[in-house]
Amino acid sequence: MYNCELLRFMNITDKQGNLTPVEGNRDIPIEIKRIYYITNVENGAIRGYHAHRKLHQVLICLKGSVNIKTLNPKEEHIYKLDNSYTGLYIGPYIWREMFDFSDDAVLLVLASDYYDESDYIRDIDNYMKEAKHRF
Ligand code: T46
Repeated sequence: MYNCELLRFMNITDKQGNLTPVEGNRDIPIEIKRIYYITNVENGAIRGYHAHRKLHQVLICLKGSVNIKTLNPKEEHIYKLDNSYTGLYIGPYIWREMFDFSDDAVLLVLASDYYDESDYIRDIDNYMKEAKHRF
């Protein structure tokens, strides 16, 4: 199992605009304990460069676009998020890097737990050591 996949949400459109509902444990495989969003990313900036030990997250680009590279010790994928009805689920022990943010990008993240710095693996060598037996 790769532990990372694209999810398609309902996009309800009418003359007044678009509405996308996202329900925890229904549309996404997690219960949401925290949300945060990333905006105003400087041209050329790369964010991420880490994995989580326990955290599950879903990334949704509400506006603009962003590329997300994900990898485990066996596989690597690049996903382009450019609409508000697609989410990228990222499970534990997946390394992620976010790059090529458009100027107007708004990246919403739904997380399964509260912020905890000790859950992060921010060094790629340590990540490979910890992750290699899990995939
Ligand atoms: C992830 C990707 C997609 C907090 O104080 N609370 C929070 O909930 C978060 C997420 C971050 N922070 C602090 C920690 C750092 O001092 O905000 C600062 C920037 O965080 P970081 O450098 O980890 O940001 P990104 O964009 O590299 O990564 C973030 C999430 O941290 C991470 O879990 O998967 O977005």
